[in-house]
Amino acid sequence: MANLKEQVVFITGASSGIGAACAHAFASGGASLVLAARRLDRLQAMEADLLKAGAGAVHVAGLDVRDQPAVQSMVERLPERFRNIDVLVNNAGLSRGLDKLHEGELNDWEEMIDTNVKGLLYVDRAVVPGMVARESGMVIHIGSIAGSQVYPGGNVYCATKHAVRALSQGLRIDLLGTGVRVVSIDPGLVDTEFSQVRYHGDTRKGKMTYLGMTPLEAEDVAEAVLFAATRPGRVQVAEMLLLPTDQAAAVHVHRRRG
Ligand code: NDP
Ligand code: 8X3
Repeated sequence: MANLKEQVVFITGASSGIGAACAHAFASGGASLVLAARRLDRLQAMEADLLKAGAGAVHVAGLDVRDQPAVQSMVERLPERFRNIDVLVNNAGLSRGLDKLHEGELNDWEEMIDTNVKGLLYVDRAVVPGMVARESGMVIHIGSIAGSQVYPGGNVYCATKHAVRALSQGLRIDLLGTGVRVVSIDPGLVDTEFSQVRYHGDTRKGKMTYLGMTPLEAEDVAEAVLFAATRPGRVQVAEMLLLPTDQAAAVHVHRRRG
């Protein structure tokens, strides 16, 4: 098992949900953390807890992954001790709306495509060359069941996650022989701020997503990420679909009544 104490782990979208849970999981293993998200105040508020949990060191950065020059410059200007990134958890992402495609909001489409596809690419492009030069590293994309299945109103979000799946597969081929591994962790329903964001802050609608069923918790996904990140160098967890017991497919969810 890889020793996380010697590793630098860069997590995008670390201010909430799966990204924040990954930060805590890697901190417990003693890794040094680079955490990015737009809400810098939240990252700063996490810092002391992460150090207490065992993180070797923590560097936080306010970053919008849609801003390519900002992504590049953040990675290039990392303090010396964080510069050699061993594990990238490329997690920042969101859904907006569940409109039928022919009734969709263009702003929602732009935001999802710019964040989930272009933002993920900008981060990979900034980080992976260093891994290739060092002949080691791991890129972990947080995909989704929406990367292999579609559901009503999921159109553009599902398209972005299908793109993430293609990018994971393509990157794995491009990196063959470099020693850099590519992992896709693909969850089903996870109880985070994701559904609130999908409904533009409507918490009541957001909670309805999980009505009568038990979703995954962010920590469940973080454990899968940690598992992938700690395999021996010969092992590449290419894809992992992680579902709640109450979910069999994107649209097949068991809900209890009453
Ligand atoms: P949350 O809304 O809880 O977290 C999303 C994170 O992404 C936040 O930290 C947010 O930080 C960050 N983020 C969003 N946009 C940007 C941006 N432009 N630049 C930088 N950071 C950004 O949702 P989850 O934890 O659930 O989502 C994490 C990932 O998991 C996403 O890629 C999502 O698609 C995927 N996923 C989620 C599932 C679920 O059911 N919850 C299931 C399958 C996959 P901030 O707002 O501070 O910038
Ligand atoms: C998030 C899971 O089913 O809402 O990717 O698309 S789902």
